[in-house]
Amino acid sequence: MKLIIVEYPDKRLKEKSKLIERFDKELHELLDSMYEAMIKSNGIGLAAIQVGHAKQALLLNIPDEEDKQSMETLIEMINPVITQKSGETVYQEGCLSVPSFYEDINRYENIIVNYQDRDGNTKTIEADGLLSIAVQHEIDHLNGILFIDKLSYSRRKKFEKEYKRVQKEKKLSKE
Ligand code: Y12
Ligand code: CO
Repeated sequence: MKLIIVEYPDKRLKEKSKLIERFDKELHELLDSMYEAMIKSNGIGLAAIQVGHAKQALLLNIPDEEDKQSMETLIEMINPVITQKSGETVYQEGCLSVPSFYEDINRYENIIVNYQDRDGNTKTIEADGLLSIAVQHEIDHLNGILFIDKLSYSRRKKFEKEYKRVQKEKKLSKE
């Protein structure tokens, strides 16, 4: 299944994703295709809604110390719920659905997440650092929230102006 990454301001990115109840071949095919789309675009995180599927599924693939990504470090989360959160951190985030833009976003430093794997087994993970930030960013996608929704009014205004300009330039360069 070839998937295309949905880009802001596509309205689908505002949708709330639905709980997954069937851990079947269809789900496995979606997760495999999401992995392909994420790696092809140099991403480290991707939620199903970013490929147009409003299902509570996300992928995380944080690079190792040598900045390499592999299937061994891939985390698939189905129906994730943050059960504990503490501390504060700031990180310059980017998103495959908002290409070419990076903004400082405040997040919790430490989180505990309950989720299911692709076969429906219940899991718990304790995350800090980049993994914690990425999980929070991706769970926001499941609730229809983008990192740019967290910007102050003035930063958001600046972003909108700049984004429109870059989109226009991209369109012109394709003509
Ligand atoms: C920390 C903060 C946010 C996340 C969420 C996952 N974000 C990404 O995976 C972003 C990927 C990304 C990739 C880009 O493409 C290249 O680098 C070639 C990119 O650049 C352009 O769009 C031009 C922007 C974002 C995880 C952890
Ligand atoms: Co994103």
